[in-house]
Amino acid sequence: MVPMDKQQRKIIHIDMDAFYASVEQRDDPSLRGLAIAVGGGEKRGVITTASYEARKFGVRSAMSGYEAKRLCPQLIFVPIRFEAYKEASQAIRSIFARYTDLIEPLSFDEAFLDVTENKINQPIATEIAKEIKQAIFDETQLTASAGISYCKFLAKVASDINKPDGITIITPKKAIAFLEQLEIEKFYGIGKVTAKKMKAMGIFHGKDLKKMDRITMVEKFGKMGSYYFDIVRGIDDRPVQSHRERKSLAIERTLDEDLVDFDSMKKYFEELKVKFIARVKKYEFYGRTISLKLKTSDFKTLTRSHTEKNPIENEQMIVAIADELLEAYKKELKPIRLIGLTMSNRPKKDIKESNQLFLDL
Ligand code: TTP
Ligand code: MG
Repeated sequence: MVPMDKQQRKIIHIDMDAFYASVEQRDDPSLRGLAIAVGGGEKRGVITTASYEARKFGVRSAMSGYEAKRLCPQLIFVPIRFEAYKEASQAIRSIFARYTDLIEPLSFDEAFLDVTENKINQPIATEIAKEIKQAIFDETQLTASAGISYCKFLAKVASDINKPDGITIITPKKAIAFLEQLEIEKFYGIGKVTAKKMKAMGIFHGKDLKKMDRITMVEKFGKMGSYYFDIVRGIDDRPVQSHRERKSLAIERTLDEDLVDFDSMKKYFEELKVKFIARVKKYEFYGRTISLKLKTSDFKTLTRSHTEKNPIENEQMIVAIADELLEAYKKELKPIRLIGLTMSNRPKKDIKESNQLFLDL
């Protein structure tokens, strides 16, 4: 049982099921029941997501179209339609707003809701989650999964457990046992690279993570180490924040093996750019500056930036700027171990508008 000194929060995390793919299947009945992937194409590019029918074959987000088709030969590729996802996203946010003003969207298809106090005076968070799921289905013909707990971390992990169309509650009483058996890659905030590092240290489940002391964790994982130390004990005091003023949006990859020549860098960079653009669109984060970050194998960090007069919204332009930043590195070529792209410098007005968007709905 986790300590209950403060008033316990009631947090719901809602996450739409196979979001882009479900919107496509809703809008084109001939795609229902079929294995589909959104984006990608057969020859080039990565897919954004896949229907649950396709997931049975192992098809996953961010997989190359080629790999996806190999796993699932009958896979149908459907083009991305951001406008349709945006509309569904606005619809679900307007549903959330009927229950609470404390809404923190994480992306188009998911959000945290603090319903400790709520607009319908319903003390049971699970009842609210059920109502929200039903309203989403009635009004958008899409399904969502919900996670309910006393903190953000557990609510987020919970929403993933009974997908699709699921609901999972993690009570304070169950939290500790739940965390002990949880696989390390299922922890929200532990990415692929960190999970690999942890496994190399003999950490596979929560119970292994719990054996580590805070100092060791900080030594190994920096600031995040302290966060991992807390969450495995069910401690996460972060409030649901409705006024998220994101300053930048970044994507970074530490490489398994150093990239030595420019051609292999370029090849890897292609994939990174696609992911970067997908993320920029997903969060609708259009800044004026794009930066390239490289860490060389001798641990020097290099950053190069390009700033435009207006927010960079055009996909081709993002690609051109990113390519130009990498090209400039060609002259001083050294093996690299980390590569990243960042978008920053979003005009103030834009930030207000996007917050406004959340508040009005
Ligand atoms: P997710 O919620 O991660 O995935 P999902 O909704 O497709 O499936 P799940 O049922 O497991 O929640 O992401 C939401 C949408 O964001 C997804 O439909 C497509 C987009 N997306 C990308 O464009 N690229 C990515 O790498 C991921 C993970 C998602
Ligand atoms: Mg989802």
